[in-house]
Amino acid sequence: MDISPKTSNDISFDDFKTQILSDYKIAVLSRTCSLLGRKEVLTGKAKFGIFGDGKELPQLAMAKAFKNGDWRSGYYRDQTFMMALGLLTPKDLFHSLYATTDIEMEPMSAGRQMGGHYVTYSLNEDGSWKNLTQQKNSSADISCTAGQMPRLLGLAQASKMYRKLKNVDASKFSDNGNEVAWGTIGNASTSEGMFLETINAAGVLQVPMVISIWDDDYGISVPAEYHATKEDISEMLAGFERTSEKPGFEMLKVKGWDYTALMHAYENASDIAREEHVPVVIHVTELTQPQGHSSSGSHERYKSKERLNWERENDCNKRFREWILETGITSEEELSALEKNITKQVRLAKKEAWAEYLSTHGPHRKKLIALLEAAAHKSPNKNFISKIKNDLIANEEPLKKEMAQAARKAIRYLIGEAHPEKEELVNWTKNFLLETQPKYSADLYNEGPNRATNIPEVKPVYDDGTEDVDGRIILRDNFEKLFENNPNALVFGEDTGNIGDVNQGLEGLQKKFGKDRIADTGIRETTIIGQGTGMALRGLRPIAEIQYLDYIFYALATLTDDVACLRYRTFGKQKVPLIVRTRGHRLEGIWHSGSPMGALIHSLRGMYILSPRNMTQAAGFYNTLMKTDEPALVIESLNGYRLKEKKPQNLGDFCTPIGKVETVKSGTDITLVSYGSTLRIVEQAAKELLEVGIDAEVIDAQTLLPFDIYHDTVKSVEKTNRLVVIDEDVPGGCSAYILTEILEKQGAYQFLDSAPHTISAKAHRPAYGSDGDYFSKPNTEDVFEKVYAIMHESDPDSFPKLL
Ligand SMILES: Cc1ncc(C[n+]2csc(CCOP(=O)(O)OP(=O)(O)O)c2C)c(N)n1
Ligand SMILES: [Mg+2]
Repeated sequence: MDISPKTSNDISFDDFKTQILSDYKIAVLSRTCSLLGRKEVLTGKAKFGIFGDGKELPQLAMAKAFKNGDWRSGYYRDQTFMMALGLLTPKDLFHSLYATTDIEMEPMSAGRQMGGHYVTYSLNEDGSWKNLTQQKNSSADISCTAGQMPRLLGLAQASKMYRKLKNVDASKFSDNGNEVAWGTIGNASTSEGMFLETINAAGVLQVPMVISIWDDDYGISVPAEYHATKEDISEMLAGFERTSEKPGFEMLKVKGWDYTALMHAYENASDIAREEHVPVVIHVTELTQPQGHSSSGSHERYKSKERLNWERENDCNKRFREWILETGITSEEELSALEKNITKQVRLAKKEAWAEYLSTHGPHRKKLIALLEAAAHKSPNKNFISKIKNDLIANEEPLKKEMAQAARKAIRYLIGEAHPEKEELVNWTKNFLLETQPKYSADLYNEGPNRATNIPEVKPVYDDGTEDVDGRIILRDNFEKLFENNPNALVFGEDTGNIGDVNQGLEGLQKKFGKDRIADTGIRETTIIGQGTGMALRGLRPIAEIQYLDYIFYALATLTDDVACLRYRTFGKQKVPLIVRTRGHRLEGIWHSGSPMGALIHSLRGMYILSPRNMTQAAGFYNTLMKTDEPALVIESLNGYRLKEKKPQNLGDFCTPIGKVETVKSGTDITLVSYGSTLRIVEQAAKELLEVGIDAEVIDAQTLLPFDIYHDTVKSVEKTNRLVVIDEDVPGGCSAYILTEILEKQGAYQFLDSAPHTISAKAHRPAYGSDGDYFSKPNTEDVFEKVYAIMHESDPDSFPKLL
C-alpha cells in the first residue's frame, strides 16, 4: 500500500508518521468528547448534544488545507476540524454543552448557542476589525440546515473582489484574494433550495469556494433515496462540472475513511480554488454516525441491523486505526496507551468545565441562602421562607433561574414588612437580575460608540437656486458620491448593473465604477443576501438589492437566521455591516405594493429597518449607514421615484439620523404618526382636516427599528392628547407595534383624552389598480373620517357628526 505523503511540501517519512499520529490523536480526542458529551445530556447536565462523531477523518484533511485568512461556513458536525486548528478545546466543548455564560470559558457564544456552533473572533475589544489574514476564520454557525450556504458564497466572493478591486485597503482582509471559503454541509441538507441556489451562483460567479458534503446516507432517520435524485449527490450535480470549454465546478469524490485519498483531495481542492478561483465540491461518502444524529433519539429505531453493522465496520476512526497498524506506523500497545491517555484528558476537561460552570453562580447561592436565612428570622412568615431556603440548600447545583425564583418568591412573603434583612434580599435580587439579564440579551445591536444611532445628523443643504428634480436623481447622484467616497462599497442585484436598477437610481454608475462594483445578478434573492453577508463579514461594504419589497420573503430566512442575529449569537465577536436596499409600499397589485412591515420588524430584530418618506431621506440613510457597521434594511417608496424633490448641495455628506422621528407638520389637536408612502396620504388628510378646523400634528416615524429613541412622540401627545398611527400594513401589524412603543415605552397613555387608534390596510393583500389600491389601503378619506370621528366624540358641538 502506498502511504507516501505525496504532498507539495516534501516531508520525511518520520515526519509523516508523526503527522499521522498527531492526526489520530485529534480524531480520538474528538470522538471521546462526543462519547462523553452525549453522556452529559443523558445525565441531565446538558440540555442537548450534537457531535462530530463519524466525520473525524475528512475534517483533519480539511484542516490541513485550511490556511490563514481562509473562512469556514459550516454546520454542527465540525468539531474535529475546529480542534485540529486549535480553535476548540475539549473544555470549550463541555462549556458549550453546559451553556456557561462567561465568554472566557465558553468562547463560541457565551452559552447562547447550542454546542456544535463554531465561531472565531473578527473584532478587537473596541469593535474594530482584527487582521483576518493572520488567523483562521469561522463564520458563526446557525442551526438551519443549509443556512450556512448563502453566506459561504459571499465569503468566497470577497476573495474575488479583493483580487479585482482597485484602491481598496485589503490589508486586514485579503492577500490578493488568495483565501478560500470552505463550506461543509450534510448530505440530506443538499436537498435544500439554499444549497442548490448557492451551487448555481458559485458556478456562475467562479469564486474560490470548496464545499464538503459529509455524506452518511441519512438525514436524521431519512435515508438517501428520499434526498437526492439518483440517490447520489455527485451524480445529481454532474452537470455543474467544468469542462475544457466551459467553466463550472471541480468535482471530487472520496471515501470518508480513506486517509491518504482525503489528504490528496483536500490539497488538490485547495490549490484549484485558491489559485484559479474555481469552486470545488468534495463529496465525502461512506461516513457514519456512531451515536446517531443527536442526543434526542437513538438510531437503532430507524437503521437496520445490517446498516448498523456496516457503520461499525466502516467507522472512519476505526479504519484509520486499522490502516495505521497495517502499515506498521506504530503498535497496538502504543495506540491503546494513547487512547487511554486521551480518555483521561477528556474526563479531566469535563470535570473542570463543570466545576467552572458551577463557579459562575456558586457564590451567589451561598449569599442567597444567607440572606434568606436572615430574612426568615425577622419575618412572621419564617416557615415559608425557611422552606425556600432549605430547598435551595438541598439543591447543590441550582440553575440561575432557580435562584431567581427562590429569591422572588421569598420576597412575596415579606410584603408589608420593613427591616434591613428584607431590603438586603430585595437589593440582592434586583442586582442579580440586572447582572444576569445582559448575559442573555446584550449585543443584539452594536452597543459601542460607533452604533448607528450615534451617527450625528447632517442636514441637506440647499441654496437659493436649488432645482426640483425627480427623487431618483437625488438617489443616483448621492450613490455616485457614496461610491466615490467608499472604495470598498459595492451594489448588486437583479437589473442593478447595466440599467442601473429598475427605477434608475443607479443609472450610469456601472459605466463609471465598473461591472464588479455595480453588478447584475441572477434572480436569486437568498444568495444575493448571502453575497452581501459573506462580503460584509470580510470588510467590504456591500449593498444587496432586493428588487421589490414583496420578494424579500425569499431571502427572509437568511436575513432572520443569519444576518439579524449574527452579532447576538457571537456575543459581539463578529459583525456584518450589510445594507439591504429595496423598494416597496403602495404601487400596483399583490406583489408590487406590499408593506409587510410588521412581519419584517418582528423577524429582523438585530437589523435597522428604515422606511424613508422620500429619496432625500433615503439617500441620507445610506450615507449614515456607511459611517457605521451594522446591518440595515432600507425601503424606498416605490411611488416616490418620479416625485419632485429639491436637490441637496451636499450629496454624499448629509446624514438622516437613525432612531429619530421628524415632525413634518406641527399641530395642536391630534398626533398622527405614519411613515413611507402613507405619510403623503396623511399629510394630505392633515391639510383637509385644517379646512374643518382640526389642526393635526404629523410625525414621520421613518426609522421603525428602532422607533423614536428620543421619545419625541410622547411630547407631541402631551400637547395634543390624541393619537392615531397610520400605515399600510395589515391590521395589528407595524401600526400596532408603533402604538405599543408610544403607549408602553413612552408612557403616552397618561396624556390621552381619547382612545388611541390605528388605521391600517385591509387584512388581505393589496388588489391591483388604482381602485384596488383605494379599497385595500388607507386613503385620505379614511384618515380624515377617523380623525374627525375622534374629534367629534370629544367635542360634538364644534364637530357635529359626519357619518
Ligand atoms: C431548515 C431546517 N430543517 C430541519 C432541521 C432539523 N434537522 C436538523 S439536522 C437535520 C438532518 C440533517 O441531515 P444531514 O444534512 O445529512 O446532516 P447530518 O446530521 O446527517 O450530518 C434536520 C432535519 C433544521 N435544523 N433546519
Ligand atoms: Mg447526513
